[in-house]
Amino acid sequence: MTIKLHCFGESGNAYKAALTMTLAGVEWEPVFVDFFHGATRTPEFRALNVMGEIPVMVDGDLVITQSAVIQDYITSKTSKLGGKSADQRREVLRWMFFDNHKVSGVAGPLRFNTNFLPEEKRSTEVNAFLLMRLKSALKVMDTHLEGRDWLATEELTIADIACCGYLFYTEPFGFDRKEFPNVDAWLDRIAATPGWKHPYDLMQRSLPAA
Ligand SMILES: N[C@@H](CCC(=O)N[C@@H](CS)C(=O)NCC(=O)O)C(=O)O
Repeated sequence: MTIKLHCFGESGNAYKAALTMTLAGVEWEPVFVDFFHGATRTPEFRALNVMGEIPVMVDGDLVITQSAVIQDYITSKTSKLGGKSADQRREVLRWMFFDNHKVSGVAGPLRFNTNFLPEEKRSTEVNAFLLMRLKSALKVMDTHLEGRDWLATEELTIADIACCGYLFYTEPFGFDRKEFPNVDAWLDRIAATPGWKHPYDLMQRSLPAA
């Protein structure tokens, strides 16, 4: 049965799930959610996900939310992209938690505030704080990637896919790949993986391209 992913193109969190399924070779299809026009605020959507968040994955009767849990589900289903031993799996989880808290958990709101929030609601101070936090997390990744190809194991895993969730978007939010050469090279490696696609080639946008 084809897995359905409730998603929209601007969502780096949805991208993590979409790219994981794509690279694991799972049959899936997007269900477009018009996020910027209130589609996640409806009672119907809240019944699907009480957290009111994208992404939501539906596999038959099974509904899973939280991108990391969806990614984990796909590795269990396919035995791909999740690490080969218990030690590797813990290392994968370590970087996924780091991503959710310090990388995507900051890059997502920063990118939203910088590009999609109405201008009168934007706060220079808040965005400066978020950018400082993001750069410090990227510096951690850059240091860790010195002499390594991938974050958690000797192969691409869902940890890499989580941490890159927001880093292929070109809308400006203060992230400059050239400031982090090891991250830059790692993003090139991810993009060179057979089957890789940019978020906007996997999922429909909720807003027109600027
Ligand atoms: N930790 C969650 C974050 C999901 C998330 O924040 N999704 C955004 C779209 S990218 C959203 O739906 N936000 C709505 C809200 O925060 O109310 C995940 O990884 O799935």
